[in-house]
Amino acid sequence: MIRKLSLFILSTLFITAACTKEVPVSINKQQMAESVKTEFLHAWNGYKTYAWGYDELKPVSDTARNWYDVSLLMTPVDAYDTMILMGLNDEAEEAKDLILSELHFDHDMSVQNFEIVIRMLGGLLSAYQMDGDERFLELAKDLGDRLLPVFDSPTGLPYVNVNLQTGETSGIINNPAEIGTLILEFGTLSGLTGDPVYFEKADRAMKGIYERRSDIGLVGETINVETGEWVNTSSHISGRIDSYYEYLLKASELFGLEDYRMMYDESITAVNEYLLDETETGTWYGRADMYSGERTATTYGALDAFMPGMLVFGGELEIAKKVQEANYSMWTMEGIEPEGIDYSSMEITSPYYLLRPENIESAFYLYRATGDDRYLKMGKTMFESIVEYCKTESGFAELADVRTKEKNDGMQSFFLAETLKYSYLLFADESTLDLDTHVFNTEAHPLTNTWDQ
Ligand code: DMJ
Repeated sequence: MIRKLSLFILSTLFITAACTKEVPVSINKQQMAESVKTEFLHAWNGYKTYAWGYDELKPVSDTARNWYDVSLLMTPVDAYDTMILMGLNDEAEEAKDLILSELHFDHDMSVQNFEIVIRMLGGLLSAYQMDGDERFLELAKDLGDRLLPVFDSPTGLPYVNVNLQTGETSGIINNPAEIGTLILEFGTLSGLTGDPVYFEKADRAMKGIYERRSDIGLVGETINVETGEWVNTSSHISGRIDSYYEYLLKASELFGLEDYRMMYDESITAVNEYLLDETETGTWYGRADMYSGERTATTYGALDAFMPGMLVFGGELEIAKKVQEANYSMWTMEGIEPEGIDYSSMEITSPYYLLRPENIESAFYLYRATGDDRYLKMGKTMFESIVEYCKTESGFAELADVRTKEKNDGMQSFFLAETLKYSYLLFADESTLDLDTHVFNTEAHPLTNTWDQ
């Protein structure tokens, strides 16, 4: 009884908190789009001044960092199509010059396949489709060829890492997100080069996960790619699984594949049956065992916040709206969202903020689908809190703790690829990016089916 009462008070407080954060005035979309562009330029100029040629800016120390021994120009490759969409032609030109003069992949260096695919391969393919310069496609093909050995496991499920020069692989425990978030990029590469091998490998991997779902239709968190056995049977929509669902749906759209739509529908039915959780604090997705369907945890977080956006895309608007309200309450509880919470108590379980895009991405899809100003207001609040708490002299910094707003010295490339792109597109004219002809990869690189028409 006491627990029920305190949960009621808690949820009332959250609803009130969310409501009091509302912006009472109507939003000038054009002005907001300009503000996003200005902040993008702030981040890009910081990269140019302190990190030119490196992977990422360190926005507190005004230094730079690379992911591996040699820079792969993560920030310019990830940011390029955002510049084009924002009409920042000079900046796009300088990023293009840097990429085409400096980037190559002939390095004796082991890289994480998933991250390189979604950021680099996705970025190069969208750059090619937007700009038309064949050299982007040549880079993408060279990269794709170097990544292919990752699929050479007994099951066809990819290893985690692959050496770009030797093809040596490592990491036998992988997860559905890293295995199933390859089909848009490899499929597009097949479409553009006419070589089916990329699509075939990614398709086999994707179906390898789907076919290993449990009898109740759920997948687990980690799997051994050599035996095909699940290692961790926790099922959820968070990191390690999230974009597997996203790519089932988006591949069906981009490539017109009916079997992918069927796999998505069946999977999402199970997810909604066993993971969706309507509680006093809102509508969330929790965790359950993939075999029994029994609830194992009530944790949710910044990564899970992509779900409403995907549900809109998949046609489930009503659930999407409810979950986005929960997303927004997570964002506003400390003025900016933490990485993880326990939604049964609304306690923070992971206090950091990595400049992640998912919550704003969902507001963007909901606004496009409904035209409801509520999502503009959400986006405005979220964007402005990033500027308020994360901005530094040279860029935007991750937060170590959303309660204290203490900063960390990192600015992930997805901040320019995704967070600022979705923020911009939320306010910009719809014609800036047509969702009927484009599908975003999970790093927000727009891809379009240009080879079939
Ligand atoms: C991005 O690299 C991608 O959106 C990925 O799917 C999840 N993590 C980050 C952003 O949070």
